[in-house]
Amino acid sequence: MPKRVAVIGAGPSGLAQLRAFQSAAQNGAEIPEIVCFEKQSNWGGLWNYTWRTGVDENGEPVHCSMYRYLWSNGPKEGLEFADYSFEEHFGKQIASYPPRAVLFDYIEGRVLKADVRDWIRFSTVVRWVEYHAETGDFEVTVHDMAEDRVYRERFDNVIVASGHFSSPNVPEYPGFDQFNGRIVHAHDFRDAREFEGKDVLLVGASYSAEDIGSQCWKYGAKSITTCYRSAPMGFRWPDNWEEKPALHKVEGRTVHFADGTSKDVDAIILCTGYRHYFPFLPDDLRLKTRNRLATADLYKGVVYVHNPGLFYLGMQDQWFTFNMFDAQAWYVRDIILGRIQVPADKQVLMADVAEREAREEADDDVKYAIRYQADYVKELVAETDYPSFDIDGACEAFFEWKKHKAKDIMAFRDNCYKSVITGTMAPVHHTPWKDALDDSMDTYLRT
Ligand code: FAD
Ligand code: NA7
Repeated sequence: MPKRVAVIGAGPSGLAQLRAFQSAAQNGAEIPEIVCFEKQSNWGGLWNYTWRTGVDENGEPVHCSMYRYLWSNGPKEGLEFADYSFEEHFGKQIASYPPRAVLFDYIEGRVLKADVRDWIRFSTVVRWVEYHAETGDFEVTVHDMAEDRVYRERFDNVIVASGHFSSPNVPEYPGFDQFNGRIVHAHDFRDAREFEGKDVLLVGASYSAEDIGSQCWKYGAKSITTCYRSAPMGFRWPDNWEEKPALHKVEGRTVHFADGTSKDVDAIILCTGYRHYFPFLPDDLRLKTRNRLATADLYKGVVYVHNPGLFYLGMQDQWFTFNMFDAQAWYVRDIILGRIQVPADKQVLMADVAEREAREEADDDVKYAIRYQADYVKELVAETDYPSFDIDGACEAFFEWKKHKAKDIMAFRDNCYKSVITGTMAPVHHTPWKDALDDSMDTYLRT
């Protein structure tokens, strides 16, 4: 019997896995049967935008956390596929911070070319995974929503690529139940125009607070207030944006902060992050980790130390994204193909995790963190036939990005960087980000 491998999720990580196996097959290798289960009716993961919030057409939690008008929050030069450049896809070099639809098109282009769509069973939710020690394989129970049929299949390996920015972390503050306005988590934020002319409070001080606040500002919110639990974001904000310390309580429409100040607001957006959430995994297979660069319990960041037949992709906090998922997918593929050996001694696997954790914790400098993840990508790329690329060059793009954000948070997306895959410089976009209200692909790609 040929081996069978289940991939859970057809987002960028799961698709990287399909492309990794297809590329081995293209080069003459015998590959296992690959079955990818995807609960949405299309691929792309978070990049597959929907207007829906709450539950989807099947009554399942909506996966999408992305919103209209979302543009890449980092330079595309930091995430470019080494085996499929932006120039190959678009037939020309494009500007450095593409909107969501443009990146979706790019992600899709590579897997259309690889012709792996038939490997995916869409509208199929993974309900449960169980390991059978006596046979050494996994039983996967899924619900085919189109046919309304639940069935089970056996697999030699399972690769979890279900993402970790979908299940919201939703704190409650005193007075929320009495607030006379809308309280929404970033996961359910969709269209910034809803907040035009409004006073908006964003709780949190990371990417979602920064970007959703910027969206609301761009599309005409009256004022933006962000509040932080640990440290302010500290950018030079526009005049109608202020940063406050922690939210203390809410009374009617008035929000009170830890420094004793208060403000009347129309809406509260909780930008308080996400949780790793795997309702389809039992205790012995379920990853329990914080959102960090060195995830708990994953040897080489991908092999589950308590059961090395099970793999996780993309579970790290992310500076690098698509190219890191590729590095991981190629690495996992080569373990499954028997080209890379995982040490049999569990202590060795755990020591690898401990070493990664200690190295992450050694410094809290941002540049250190970017280099740390770059070193991880390098480490994996060196062990497979994934095309090597200038990872240090990608770090340089990230360092520049950081500087550009510090200089002008509302204009950093107007900068451009050099591709580390093709060596060409991105063109300056035809419209500054703050004025580009129409972010359709046609408009964006117009020269
Ligand atoms: P996901 O994209 O989350 O895909 C997981 C897939 O698994 C989904 O298709 C989901 O439907 C499926 N799935 C989940 N559970 C099941 C189940 N039980 N059964 C079957 N299928 C299931 N990265 C960047 O590089 N640039 C950006 O600008 C950027 N912006 C972001 C903005 C937001 C708001 C968020 C939340 C993230 C952003 N990211 C960005 C990071 C993002 O995590 C990655 O780009 C990427 O989407 C992660 O890919 P993934 O495949 O690991 O997970
Ligand atoms: P992050 O990066 O995990 O940040 C979560 C933020 O929420 C962070 O500032 C936290 O503060 C804050 N937080 C968490 N819980 C609370 C409570 N209870 N009260 C107040 N503040 C809280 O999530 P994001 O959504 O910003 O970004 C996730 C991804 O989406 C990212 O990769 C982007 O690409 C887009 P802390 O600093 O821990 O004190």
